[in-house]
Amino acid sequence: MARILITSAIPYINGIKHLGNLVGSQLPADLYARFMRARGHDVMFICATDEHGTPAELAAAKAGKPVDEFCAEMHKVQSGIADGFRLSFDHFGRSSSAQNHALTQHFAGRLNRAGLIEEVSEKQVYSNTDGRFLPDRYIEGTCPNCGYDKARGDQCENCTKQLDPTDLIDPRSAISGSTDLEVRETKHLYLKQSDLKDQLSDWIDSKSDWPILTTSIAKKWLHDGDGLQDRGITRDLNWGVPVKDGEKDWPGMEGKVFYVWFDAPIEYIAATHEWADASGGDWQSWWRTDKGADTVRYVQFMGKDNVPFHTLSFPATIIGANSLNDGEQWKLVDYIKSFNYLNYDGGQFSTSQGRGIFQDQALEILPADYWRWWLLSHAPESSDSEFTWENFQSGVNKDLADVLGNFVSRVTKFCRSKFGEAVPDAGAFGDAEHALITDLTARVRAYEGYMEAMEVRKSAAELRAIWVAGNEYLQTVAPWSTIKENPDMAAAQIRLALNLIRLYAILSAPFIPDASKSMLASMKTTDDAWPDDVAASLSALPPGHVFEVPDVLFAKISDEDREDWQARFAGTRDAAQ
Ligand code: B3M
Ligand code: ZN
Repeated sequence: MARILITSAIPYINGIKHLGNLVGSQLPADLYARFMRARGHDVMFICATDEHGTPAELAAAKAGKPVDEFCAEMHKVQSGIADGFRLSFDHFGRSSSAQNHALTQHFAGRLNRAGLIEEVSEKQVYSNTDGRFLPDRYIEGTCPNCGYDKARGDQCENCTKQLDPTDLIDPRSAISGSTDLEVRETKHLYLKQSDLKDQLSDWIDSKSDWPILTTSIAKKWLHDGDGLQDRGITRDLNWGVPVKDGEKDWPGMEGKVFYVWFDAPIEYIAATHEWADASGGDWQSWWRTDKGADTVRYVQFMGKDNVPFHTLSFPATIIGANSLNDGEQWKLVDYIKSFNYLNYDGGQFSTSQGRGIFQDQALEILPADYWRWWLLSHAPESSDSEFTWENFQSGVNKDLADVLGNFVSRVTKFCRSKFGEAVPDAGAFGDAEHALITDLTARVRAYEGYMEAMEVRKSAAELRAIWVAGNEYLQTVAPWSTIKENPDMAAAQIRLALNLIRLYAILSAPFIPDASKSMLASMKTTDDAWPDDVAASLSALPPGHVFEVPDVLFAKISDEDREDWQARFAGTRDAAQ
């Protein structure tokens, strides 16, 4: 049994996320967590809400609520949606937790003692009208790169260029719209990432098994242009983790907070601490290599836009904190699985523009399994992928309704009408049955290999092939014909097919957990042991074992439904920040 630590990128608190966010991190992380648990491993699966930074403050202001209240409410909403999609987190934390405050300050203190923090006087935009500095998204203006007039201080959404607030042309406050702005000196802490460049570079080079998408982004940031720059890790904001050196005040840093991207990845650790405080578990054994975490395999899931922060910035925090060599050693990530973007019907999903299907809306129209199957089987792995309603309809109808659902329904109904609601005991397996078992054994081993390698699409394709193999077997041996000449043989065929339903339930659970539960319930079994021996697993339900015919597992999506949804989601919903 291995110990596997899994984190998904933590979604911003500022609004309900769209399906692109789901398929880019949380959903594949859940797939992997469920698979690894099913294989008997000890899994710690962590996610949280990312509650600091300008996105949170601006969204709270827009909602007319104090930011702490807004975050508490939105955390509940996001947590409910995560449950709705059956995301099986061991803990869904909050980056505003006391544990994260303490750990973030602790890491800053260690970096300071390691000589990796520098105080820098820099120029920031100050709004006279608002009486405050305007970092990141608090300022808007025209992009110097593409001319887009709603570019934000941290990035232009139109051309994706990373910006500094002082780069903007015709800047204005995002709070008041005021243009009464001036540039003022303010002091900030910088993490001297450049001192760690060689170590980071060697570390990335040692990861030859990582996806190219991950390493190519990391290398681009390490080696292109100015290379790895020192990075401001504090901001002139009220909401966030107050700047402290461990538990001590940091002279000159009063009233400032850490930058959201400094504390957000530390929340992976803090959320495990939150989990431990709630459950009595041992969080350090997952994160401190000097306290047992040396045997942990740590895997991260995220969209490609988050890769630079996880391949360089967060590792810089960890490597820097470990460089004190006082015995306190924190775990670095072992594998980073990253994803491209999912597009929506010929354009991009966009939270800020309210374009596409949002997670709450998706669950209102169909249960989780429909979305989980389609999204995972179309995961944007090697390139961006696209959601269209036609694709969605055909994927669901073919794979889930025609192949899997139909198999379960035909087999159980046929058995009920000819043999009753119990596994028939007559007859013996012949060539066709042995051939199917041999074929399935090879396919199950291939499926395990793809799942272990986090090859999401290939895993889905192999699972589909496993379902198809059962359907083809049934079609070929045709128990409804066999029964007329040779009822014993038909009984053996149906005995195998009923056992296939159980096998399918177990193999499919990481993708479609609810349907898997229904299948096991209708087979009246709680034995969900992984089929290490496929042949043995296909006789787990013995002759005489009772079952019941389940309700329809998957309803087909009609053309009317599709057209209706297409029209309903063609426009935009209220834009979040
Ligand atoms: N909240 C960005 C995002 O939601 C950011 C990820 C943080 S991961 C530590 O995509
Ligand atoms: Zn631009």
